[in-house]
Amino acid sequence: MNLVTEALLGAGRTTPSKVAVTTGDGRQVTYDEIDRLSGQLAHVLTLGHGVSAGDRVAIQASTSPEILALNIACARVGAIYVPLNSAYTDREVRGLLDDATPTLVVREETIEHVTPRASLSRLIAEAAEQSADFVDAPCDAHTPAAMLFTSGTTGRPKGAVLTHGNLVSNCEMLREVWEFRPEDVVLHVLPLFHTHGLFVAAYCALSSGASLLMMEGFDADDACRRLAEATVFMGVPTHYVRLNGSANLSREATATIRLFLSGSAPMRRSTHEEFAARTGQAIVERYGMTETGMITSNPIDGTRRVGTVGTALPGVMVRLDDTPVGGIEVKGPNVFSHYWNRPELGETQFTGDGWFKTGDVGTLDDDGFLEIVGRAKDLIISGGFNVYPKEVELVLDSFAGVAESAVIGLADDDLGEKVVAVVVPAANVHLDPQALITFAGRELSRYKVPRRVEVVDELPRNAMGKVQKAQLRRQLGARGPETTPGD
Ligand code: MCA
Ligand code: AMP
Repeated sequence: MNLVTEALLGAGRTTPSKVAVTTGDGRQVTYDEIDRLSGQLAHVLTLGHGVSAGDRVAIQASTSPEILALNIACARVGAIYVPLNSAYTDREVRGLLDDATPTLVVREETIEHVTPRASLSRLIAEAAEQSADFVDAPCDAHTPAAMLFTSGTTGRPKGAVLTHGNLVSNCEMLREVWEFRPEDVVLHVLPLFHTHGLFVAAYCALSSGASLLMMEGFDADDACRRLAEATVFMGVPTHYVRLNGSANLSREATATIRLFLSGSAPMRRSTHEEFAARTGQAIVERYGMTETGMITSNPIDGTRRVGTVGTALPGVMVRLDDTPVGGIEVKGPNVFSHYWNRPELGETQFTGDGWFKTGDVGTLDDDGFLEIVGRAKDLIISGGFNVYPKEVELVLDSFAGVAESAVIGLADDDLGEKVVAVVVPAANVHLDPQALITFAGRELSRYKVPRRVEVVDELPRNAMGKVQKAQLRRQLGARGPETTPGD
């Protein structure tokens, strides 16, 4: 038994010649081709690169159907798949790899101090020499299948280890509540290195024997045209803001779509309303987290309640803690196993009775609909990507002449929130905001780089000495000069 392999290849084996993935430029890959390539790659991993069960395989690559085959190959071997955001800088990648200690790093370019490595294209070339028949390693619900890095309040990334049981149970719940069927075609515009794009969009489609129309990157006008070839669309709120901004969005353009899903960040009511007015379709909002996969979803028929993220998925339990703010806690087969190399986090992130503390705060109504009203954790979500202020502050503080810094998220029409830094110079130092932005751009992924830097004499603090970020957000909320990371 190998849970992920059976879930992802099972349906396709009944329709091997069916197209599993069509790329934006029209290349078609059948279920049989994905199946065979995954078997060949499993041989390449084990024979050619010494990967065995429990080993980590890290990958940083651009979107392609072959990534799905590599992900399945890792599951077949019993290895732990570690996808890395393609925006990560070499410095960020090195830090994560030092922690993950992968047996194999799959990456296009070489990177100092990182071995052994191979590009995805080289692995595929090697696969051509191998048999497609591979005897899958036995993997039950408790076997680790993937590790995804998320940051934290300390600024130090932590790897969330997800098991075969986590991934497959979540996928089964979603297929049930979203009524996936083989006829579905998912217009896939999400990156394949996060839960949303990989374990939600791609896994739901493959395990249903449906098809993916896989785009690299997102262009709203193009997406509006491609919607006619699809039945399901999944995106983050920024995708919907940009679709609303396209002249091509209309009832006709969306007529074939039975389900528009949104998650990863809060969606504004105005975005829902504008989209409904333009298309006649209601977006289904759902809620999830890297550590838990999907937690809740609005129903796809019946009442979709705008402003809520719906009710707990089948088998998942959601409750609020007894603090005045209402911290959201989760339990179920979807909740990850542990943080890699960080046993101490088990105590702080889980309650005594085994519920995972999400760090989000919300309210639950009598029908079980969850409304997310804020976050207890210091986190900015920019265009669906998480930015942990502490990580950015540590980089800014390392710049000569910076005494201290505070990084906050300010409302942004396109990204939901944008990253803004407030810095205090050391005595008698003149700080150039642009120099700080350029410096941060070398150290950090582009999406983490502050779009604006304000130099101030001091940061507001409370009696305990804690920086008052809410006050900073209020002070800077009024529009000021903008600088993009590339300027
Ligand atoms: C790109 N840039 C960004 C972002 N994306 N800056 C801030 N925040 C971002 N999210 C930078 C680019 O590097 C570039 O900078 C500049 O902005 C302009 O890029 P643009 O072409 O406008 O952006 P894009 O490439 O079109 O990307 C926008 C995007 C993308 C399509 C919305 O950010 C995206 O794919 N977001 C989805 C993220 C996602 O899948 N999240 C799920 C994780 P420069 O010019 O300086 O290079 S959360 C999850 O999985 C949980 C479990 C859940 O609940 O789903
Ligand atoms: P990540 O750690 O990247 O998986 O991001 C998970 C976080 O995204 C959650 O803890 C929430 O704060 C946020 N999130 C996900 N979906 C939603 C949603 N529908 N509404 C509001 N916030 C969301």
